[in-house]
Amino acid sequence: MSIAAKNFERIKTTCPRDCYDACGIVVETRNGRISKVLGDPDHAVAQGALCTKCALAYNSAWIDPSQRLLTPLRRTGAKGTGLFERVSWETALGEITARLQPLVDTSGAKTVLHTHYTGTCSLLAGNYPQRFFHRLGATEVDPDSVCNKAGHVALGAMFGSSLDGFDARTSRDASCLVVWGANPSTCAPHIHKHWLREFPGALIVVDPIRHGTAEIATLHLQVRPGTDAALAFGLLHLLRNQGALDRDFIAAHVRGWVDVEDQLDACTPHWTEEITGVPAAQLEQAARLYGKGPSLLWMGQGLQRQRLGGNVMRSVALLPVATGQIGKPGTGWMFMNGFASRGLDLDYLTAEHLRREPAPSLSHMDLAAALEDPARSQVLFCWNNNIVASSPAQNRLRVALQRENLLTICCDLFHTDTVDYADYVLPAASFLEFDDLIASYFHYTLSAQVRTTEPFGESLPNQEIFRRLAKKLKFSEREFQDSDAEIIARLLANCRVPMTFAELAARGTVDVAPDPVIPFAGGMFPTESGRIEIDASAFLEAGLPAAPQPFVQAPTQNGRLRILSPATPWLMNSSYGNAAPIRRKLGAADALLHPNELAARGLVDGKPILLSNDSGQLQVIARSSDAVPPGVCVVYKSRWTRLAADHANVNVLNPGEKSDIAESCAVHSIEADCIPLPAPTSTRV
Ligand SMILES: Nc1nc2c(c(=O)[nH]1)N[C@H]1C(S)=C(S)[C@@H](COP(=O)(O)OP(=O)(O)OC[C@H]3O[C@@H](n4cnc5c(=O)[nH]c(N)nc54)[C@H](O)[C@@H]3O)O[C@H]1N2
Ligand SMILES: Nc1nc2c(c(=O)[nH]1)N[C@H]1C(S)=C(S)[C@@H](COP(=O)(O)OP(=O)(O)OC[C@H]3O[C@@H](n4cnc5c(=O)[nH]c(N)nc54)[C@H](O)[C@@H]3O)O[C@H]1N2
Ligand code: SF4
Ligand SMILES: [Mo]
Repeated sequence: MSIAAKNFERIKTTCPRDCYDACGIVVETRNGRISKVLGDPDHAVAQGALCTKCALAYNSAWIDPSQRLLTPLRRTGAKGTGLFERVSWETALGEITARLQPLVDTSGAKTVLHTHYTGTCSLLAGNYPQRFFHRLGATEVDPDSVCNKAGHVALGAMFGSSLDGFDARTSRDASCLVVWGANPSTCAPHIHKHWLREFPGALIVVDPIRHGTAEIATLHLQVRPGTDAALAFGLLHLLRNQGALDRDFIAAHVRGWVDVEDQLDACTPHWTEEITGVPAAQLEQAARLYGKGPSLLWMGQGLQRQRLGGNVMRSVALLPVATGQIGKPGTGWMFMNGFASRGLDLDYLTAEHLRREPAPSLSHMDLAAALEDPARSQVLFCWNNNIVASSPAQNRLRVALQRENLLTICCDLFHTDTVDYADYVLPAASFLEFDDLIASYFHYTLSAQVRTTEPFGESLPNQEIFRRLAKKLKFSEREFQDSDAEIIARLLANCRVPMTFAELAARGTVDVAPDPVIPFAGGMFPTESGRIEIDASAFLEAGLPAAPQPFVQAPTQNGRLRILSPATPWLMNSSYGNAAPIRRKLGAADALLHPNELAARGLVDGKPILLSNDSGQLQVIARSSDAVPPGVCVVYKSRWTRLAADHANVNVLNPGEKSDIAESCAVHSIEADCIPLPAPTSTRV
């Protein structure tokens, strides 16, 4: 064997992005350096291929030292200008501590805010830093409030858990699958390509956009945005007429049904069609397919990002409740599947017990306001999160982040939009550079993330960064002494498939149970009453009616467009927005409008338009698409603002409106005016 061949390795690992797929990866290294990142041919989901965005990003920016943050940085320019000098870890952590401690002593730890989210979803790097913030007593900016909190709270109140969805393997027992307000063709590309295409029964998609999964569906109900509750009630009306309600199940396992039933008479197919735009004949067909069963229901995260998102989730979730399609093979709903079902102890990982008082928490909808106010915020830590690109009220947030007396520390792999505003930048190692664990939120599996090379430059995994900061602050608890290997070993020893990390790494991914997991089997619901609580006290406490209602969001007024900003196939939230091959794929920032909408407004395909509302304005190129309905404008989420000509993305139009429950984001309820712009001239005057 030649020396070169000897130094060639293929290492199995797993993609830790916020993605349903959790693909297996094979990394090829030469002399300890990564030469290629590929899909694992042995992995059941990946089947040998990464999605295109990861294939491009992992083989460019992620392994390119010139793109990565390699050392800690200290600000040298004005806030927001992104000018820094390199400093040592000792200097950065020493200075942060020296400034942090007096602020905590005088203003209280609650004025230390920390935002974190989906940068990496591996267990340690995604969760361990919370040990530090729990011990400090900092205020957590509730991560789910910018994504899926309304859904979690609504399903959690009704069923006792939002995290115990159907097991994908039970699809073989199902005759119908409804994908409601999710877009697997973009957000779960391998699940779309394999699992969905191989689904043996009828596929119904409910979405305002005719996306890739809607294209392959048996039936696409192109619902008007914000009218899902009416659609759900219209379907319940038909299911009742068709004799598909399971009265025995309702009597034995459901509380609060009568208030739903009382509303059904009015929700005729004609009424439902008028409100939702879905033809009555399609409603009939959908009710027959779902009612025949066994049927699965996938409720998307996009679905609940609306003004009445809590009511929408409560209403849509009535389908399996009313038809008793729950707790049996081939039935149930799925929002996202949690760690507990795998026996993974998240409280241990985040050291919940280190909190001294009930956790202060803040919605992302209130983040800009909190950062404007020195009484509420003295320090901001932003890790695993690019708030300038991802959070609402972009203009207000930018101004607030320029506050001189806000000590801002960012921890990231790259010089992002938010890093521009940091006083100190701490360089994080990527998932390719340390061991960790990954639990898919779709499949009931557990996977190894395996170190394939040295951390780039002086970068460190998140957990090591916060371990070092804890030491500087003289936190002496044992929770800051244990090593990654010890934490991983303990998590694995107590999980549903106990094994060592080496055993898991050799296999890549394992199922946590040999047969499909059937949540709520035997009609056991972990609610107070042991039943499904349509009228849970959480709803009443939130000021909502005892039962969900066929309410809809009012149509837009004065010619305003409804702006939907779902995921693009080319980005993972804002991640990859800096990778050159991805930027080429993304092209100029654009907006999709129905051809009739373009014509009615005198807009031209390929020409610039201005979208504006009270929150801000955004310049984009108009694109004609009959996949979106009239009245709707699709501007994909999460482009990097620092690379945009107008330094903005769609969140500049996002006022940060809260949904009806859980202070969660109503980002799909944004409205904006739209006017044509003169084409940019190539010569400057
Ligand atoms: N308009 C609009 N806005 C939205 C949404 C929408 O639908 N519309 N969706 C929302 C949703 S669903 C979500 S989840 C949020 C997500 O928002 P974010 O959490 O901001 O998601 P990302 O941009 O992927 O990741 C944040 C950062 O983590 C960094 N990162 C990656 N790996 C690591 C690591 O190991 N360590 C550290 N320290 N950093 C790392 C990445 O480089 C990136 O800059 O955005 C929300 N924003
Ligand atoms: N490529 C890629 N994949 C991703 C992400 C990414 O940014 N890029 N983000 C990841 C994250 S953080 C998340 S949370 C998941 C999200 O996963 P999904 O929930 O599947 O995706 P979204 O794009 O947020 O929204 C899904 C759909 O909601 C629809 N929608 C909007 N308003 C309404 C409405 O009123 N009614 C109905 N019925 N539908 C509506 C949109 O048209 C969109 O097609 O995806 C993850 N996967
Ligand atoms: S982002 Fe999703 S689809 Fe792409 S490689 Fe990672 S897990 Fe697979
Ligand atoms: Mo998300």
